[in-house]
Amino acid sequence: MSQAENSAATLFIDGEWVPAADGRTREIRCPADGELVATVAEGGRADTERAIAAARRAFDEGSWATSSPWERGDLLLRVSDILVRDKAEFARAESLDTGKRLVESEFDMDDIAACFRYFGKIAGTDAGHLVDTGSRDSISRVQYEPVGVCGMITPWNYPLLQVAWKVAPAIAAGDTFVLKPSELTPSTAILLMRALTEAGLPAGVGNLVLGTGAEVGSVLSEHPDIDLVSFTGGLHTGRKVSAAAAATVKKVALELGGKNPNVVFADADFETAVDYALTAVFLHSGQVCSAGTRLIVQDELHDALVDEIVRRAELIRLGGPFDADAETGPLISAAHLQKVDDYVAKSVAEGAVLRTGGRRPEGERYAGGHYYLPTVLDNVQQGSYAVVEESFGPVLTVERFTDEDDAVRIANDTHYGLAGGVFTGDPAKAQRVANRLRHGTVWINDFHPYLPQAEWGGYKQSGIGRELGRAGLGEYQEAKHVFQNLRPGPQNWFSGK
Ligand code: TXE
Repeated sequence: MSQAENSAATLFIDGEWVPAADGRTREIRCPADGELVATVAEGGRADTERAIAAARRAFDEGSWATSSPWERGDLLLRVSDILVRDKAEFARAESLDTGKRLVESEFDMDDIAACFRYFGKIAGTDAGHLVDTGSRDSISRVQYEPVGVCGMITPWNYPLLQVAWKVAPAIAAGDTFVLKPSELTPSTAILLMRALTEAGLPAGVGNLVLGTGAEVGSVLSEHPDIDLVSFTGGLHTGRKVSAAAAATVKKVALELGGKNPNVVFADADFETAVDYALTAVFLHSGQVCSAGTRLIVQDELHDALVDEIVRRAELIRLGGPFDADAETGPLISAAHLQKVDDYVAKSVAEGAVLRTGGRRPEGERYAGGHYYLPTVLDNVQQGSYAVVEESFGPVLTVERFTDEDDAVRIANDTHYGLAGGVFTGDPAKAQRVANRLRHGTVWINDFHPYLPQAEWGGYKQSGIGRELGRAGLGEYQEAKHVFQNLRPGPQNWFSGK
């Protein structure tokens, strides 16, 4: 059955578009206004098991795992070209599912095409190496081989980018996979499977099962025929995935978000620090795993910096994907909006000072969407709920420090360790602090840039394994990415007007 014949035939299993075995469907609604975007298949255990069987067969019996890495690389380059060609269609679908501004989805599409191109180019460039045995009568070599069948579970905040970071390296390596995107944002995963087919991915190698974590994700996490489960999402779900995977000692890759510190020293360029503090936390309304949600500011700068951040935060314009003047969008769902609001209420009850926000915006324009005002909570204490828990919303908390040691101690006082920023006019201090932060990526006088060729992953409970880049000494080393902006200045993502 073609997808056109049945709009709910949106599972892709063994090279065929099919509806869910039990015929269930789900409505996808735009978070900006509640409009119906699509009706897709809602898969369950039976669909997932069929998809796993197809991926297993394609790996064990097909020619994929032993195909030439150059061919797989070429396929990825073709996918990249298709993504460039169909950028407008992909970006629109991503914005309708997530509610994010179209321009942000367009940026994401550029990153996604670049990701496929990057892995297309490195496929086959590292065949392993010879090891000197010390004898002419023996040879010894290390070679890289695919892991096998991968279960991939992805979230809703950057739907296709998160998928790309898993699918592209898996194809480069010669793995087969079953992908389960977030049930809230499936549209671009469907488009990607079409692009993979057009680019020549053999049947069974890539499979798509839509549905919930409880029904589909749990099967991918526990099924004995899955060799690696790669998950990006919340810490609590990540723990469940990890526990389910333990029964069959699967390889596990986890990216679980963070409570990312943004350390601002008194000697930082003021305008730059204000501007990046806003972008760090309010980009995509805080629904970013590496969002700079913890502003950690040196005592003497505190009042001026926080006053200016509050002033600018109140100028940020909210709106839907196609509102020309919008600077950021809604939260993903009513449930998530409630979670963010509860987080703020609980933080205030614990003593945080609400400087701005802390509620939904007023007005007809926002009535149908899940909007929440940019929020600043001052005077939060180490160890408090506000500092320990992720809100994943547009909420900045403010802590203060006295000196360099104090800043590092506070910034590292979290069970997460994904990313962090340091703002200072002293380059040596910047490097010292970056070296001491227990976070996987550290930006100096910048926030958010990532590079496909650099490592991405979390220390501590932010994750297991690294995405992008190339792992160093395997499990026994962390690989920190330190990025320094050598010409810092405001980028004015939020116009301040
Ligand atoms: O994510 P979930 P939710 C954080 C953020 C957010 C919190 C919860 O703090 O508030 O997580 O968000 C699938 N077995 N991040 O509930 O549940 C689910 O269907 C297997 C950080 O929306 O982690 C989806 O595909 N899979 C984050 C994926 O897990 C399960 C991005 C992520 O959903 C499952 C998003 C189960 N038992 C949220 N339950 C980041 N690191 O960027 C759910 N899923």
